[in-house]
Amino acid sequence: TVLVVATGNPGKVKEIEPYLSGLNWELRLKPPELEMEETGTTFQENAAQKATQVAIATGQWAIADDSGLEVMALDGRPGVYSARYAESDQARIAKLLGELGDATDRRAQFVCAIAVAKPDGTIALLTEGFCPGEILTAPRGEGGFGYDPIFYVPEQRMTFSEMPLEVKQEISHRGRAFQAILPQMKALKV
Ligand code: ITT
Repeated sequence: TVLVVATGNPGKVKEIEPYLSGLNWELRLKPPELEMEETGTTFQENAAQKATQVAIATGQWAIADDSGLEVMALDGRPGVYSARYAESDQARIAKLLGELGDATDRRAQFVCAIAVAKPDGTIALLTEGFCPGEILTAPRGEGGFGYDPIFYVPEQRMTFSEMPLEVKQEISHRGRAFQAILPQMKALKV
C-alpha cells in the first residue's frame, strides 16, 4: 500500500524514511506543488492537518511530522512556529541565540507529533515524542538540520549535529514518536 510522506523538509525526509523502511509500505514523497496549510496551535493539530490534506489530495495513506523546539526561558517559543521563526536555519539559530542572550536557564525540548491519515483523510494514528536538552551559546557540529547545532543533549555530551545519525535517530523527539507509532502502524488494517 502506498504511504505518502507529507513533508517538504528534506531534513525530515532523511530521518523519517529509515524508520519506515522495514514496513510493508510503498513510500512516496509529497508532490512539491501540493501545499499544506498549518493553522493549529499544537504540534498534534498541525500534524493531523497536514496528513489529512495530503491524504485527501492524493487519495492515498499519508504520514506527517509536525515538530519544533520549545525553550523554557522563552515560555515555549518558538514552538509550533519553529519553521516560521526566520527564513533560513542560520537565521533561525541567530535569532534564537539573540533572544536567549546570556540567560542562565537554557533548558529546552524538541517535540515531534506524527499523524497517519487514511485515504479519506480521517486520522488513523496520532502520537508525540519529546527530547529534553539545552541551548548552547554557539553552534557546534555539522550534521542534521534546523536547530541541531545549538541543541545539546547532556546524556550524550553532544549536540544533535555532533552525534552520528543512528544516535540521533534513537534518542530524538522524532525517534521516540516513531518508537511509539511503529507497532501501531504494523497493526493497521490497510
Ligand atoms: P513540513 O511542514 O513540510 O514537514 P516544516 O519544516 O515546515 O516542514 P514544521 O512546521 O514541523 O515543518 O517545522 C519544524 C521546524 O522545527 C523545522 O523547520 C526545524 O527548524 C525544527 N525542527 C524540527 N525537528 C528538528 C530536528 O530534528 N532538528 C532540528 N530542528 C528541527
